Amino acid sequence: MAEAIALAATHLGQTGTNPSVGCVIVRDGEIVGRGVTAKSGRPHAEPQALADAGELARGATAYVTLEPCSHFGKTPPCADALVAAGVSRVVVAVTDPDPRVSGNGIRRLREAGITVETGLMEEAARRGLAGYLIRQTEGRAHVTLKLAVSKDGMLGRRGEGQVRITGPQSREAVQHLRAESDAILVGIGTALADDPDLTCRLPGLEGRSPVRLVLDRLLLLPPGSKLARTAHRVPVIAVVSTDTMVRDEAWLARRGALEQSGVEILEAASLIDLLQSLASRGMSSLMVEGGARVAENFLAEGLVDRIWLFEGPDAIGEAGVPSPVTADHQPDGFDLVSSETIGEDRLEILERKQ
Ligand code: AOF
Ligand code: ZN
Repeated sequence: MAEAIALAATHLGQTGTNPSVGCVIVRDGEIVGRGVTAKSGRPHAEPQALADAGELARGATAYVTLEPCSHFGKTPPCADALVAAGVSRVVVAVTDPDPRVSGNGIRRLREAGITVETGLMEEAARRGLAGYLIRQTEGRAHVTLKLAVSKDGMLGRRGEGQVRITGPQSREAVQHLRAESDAILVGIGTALADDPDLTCRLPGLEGRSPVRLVLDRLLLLPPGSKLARTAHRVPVIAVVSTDTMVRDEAWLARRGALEQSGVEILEAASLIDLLQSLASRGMSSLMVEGGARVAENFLAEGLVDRIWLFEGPDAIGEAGVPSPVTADHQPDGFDLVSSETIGEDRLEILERKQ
């Protein structure tokens, strides 16, 4: 199952609305077939692992991170493919909340005489499926809050643009996290101060940039900003609040100019409404990158599922902008799930308690 989970991780963020699932076929203690949900979502993992195993699948055990599907969707049911291949045992990590599947896949396998076990390495498998599971069960996108804090718990220095807090290895890890996310969000303050482009620039990840969102009720994003200038290449959405009162002529003119550059304007009544809109467009995972106010708002509304907290080696001191989360001040309701050294920095990952 660990191998199946590792396989699933290789396509995380690249399978569209479909979860990235891993499948491994084992015979006499040896792996004879491997499959992962194809980029764009189909074919599913199981038929690929079965094809890889060929005749060796007969009498073998299949390890799958998600319950095999039982519905005729864009491809035939994976449960049927496992039955037809003569697999004798299927081990599933997580049952599928998709109402078309939800227990039916397992039932179908059992009815065909296959031994089915569930729950093996469930926690680890759930981590990779987190976006998909939240979208299916709560109808909203999953939120990862990424924070980079100085030794003294600051996010940056007031009035200054981007301040280097973490080293190159941490920044590389952030690029990978972006590549796994469907969308990325900053507040207009960060967009104006840093003029970020929020894309993935690492070799091999260039085509995997998430949709870029700016919380910008007054539409202050300049059409000349990096975000607006690149909106035709990687989508940019300016999020305005439904109750924005200031819709004067100047506001309408700014909206027109942004739309001209290819920026989409999206109305949302609240943060949860925004997360639901993302989910209804098939986006399962949102990475929130700053700044402090935006992070505080997501935390205050209980909409953060996971926190990636990077801590750099230097202090910022005077005029620092305090982070709502630091190594010494972790919010209630979260568990620390890992803590590692990355170059000169520390990365702590916290997850919302189940
Ligand atoms: C599997 N193996 O590798 C994946 C599964 O649109 P469709 O027809 O591809 O169906 C999408 C659903 O298939 C999705 O909601 C989830 O229930 C399941 N994904 N199932 O057996 C896989 N990716
Ligand atoms: Zn399937």
